[in-house]
Amino acid sequence: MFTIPFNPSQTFKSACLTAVMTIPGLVFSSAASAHFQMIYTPELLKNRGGEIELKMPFTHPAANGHVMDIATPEAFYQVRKGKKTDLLPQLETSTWKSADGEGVSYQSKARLRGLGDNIFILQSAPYLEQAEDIYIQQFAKTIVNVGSLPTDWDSELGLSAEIVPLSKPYALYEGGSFTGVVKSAGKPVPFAEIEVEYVNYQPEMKSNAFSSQPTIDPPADAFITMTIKADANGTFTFALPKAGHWGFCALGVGPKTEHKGKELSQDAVIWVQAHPVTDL
Ligand SMILES: [Cu+2]
Repeated sequence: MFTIPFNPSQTFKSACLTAVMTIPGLVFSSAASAHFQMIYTPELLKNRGGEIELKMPFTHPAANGHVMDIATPEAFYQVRKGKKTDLLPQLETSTWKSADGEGVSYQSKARLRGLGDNIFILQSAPYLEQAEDIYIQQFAKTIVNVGSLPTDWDSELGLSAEIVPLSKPYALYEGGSFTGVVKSAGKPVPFAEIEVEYVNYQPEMKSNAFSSQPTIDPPADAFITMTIKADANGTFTFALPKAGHWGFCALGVGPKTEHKGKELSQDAVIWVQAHPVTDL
């Protein structure tokens, strides 16, 4: 009898499908997880400081996918010149729209004072992914630089789950590469599984929505959520083929593996921006 090899751990995820392969009698997701906590602002490298706006939906950015209704983050703060500023009190609850519908999102204004790096960290509240029956908690990091002066970008913050950049996430060329180390409470995670997504639908700051038109045409489902592995030292490199924002999510790397009697995946997320190479 003809049988199709099927991995039983690849469970059906109805709520969060990014791509579905159909074989007669069998439907399963080709995406492992593909959830990304965003901390988005259009420009990660600014000429001068001032106020910026951050949009923070928990979504599937490469697919204009589901926006998950997630509870208030456990922590949200800014690190500048080693000093931490709590931004949780000024966090606003809003919504975010995608092709899949609308969900709860968070947003905040933040002030960039003087030159240097500003690291923004959002530690999400565990989210119950019903289709997988697991909790997901993400430690997301976005670094916004002012004036090209490097200060804090390579700092390790000792998060439960963290991607420590070895390349400046805001000073990358289209076609260049990004390198980072996946860490679990300060320790490298050998062969960590990392999902990579391109923000293919431009976030619209005024309407709190993804644009309806994609920027690129992924040649196959495998390019929507790309999966790579870190090496034996927890380090990974990814070449960025297109200008724009890219997210990296190391799955289940944090030390806590259980929440309210269910499996917990503590993921590390980092956002980077590739800039176009322009001729004179
Ligand atoms: Cu989802």
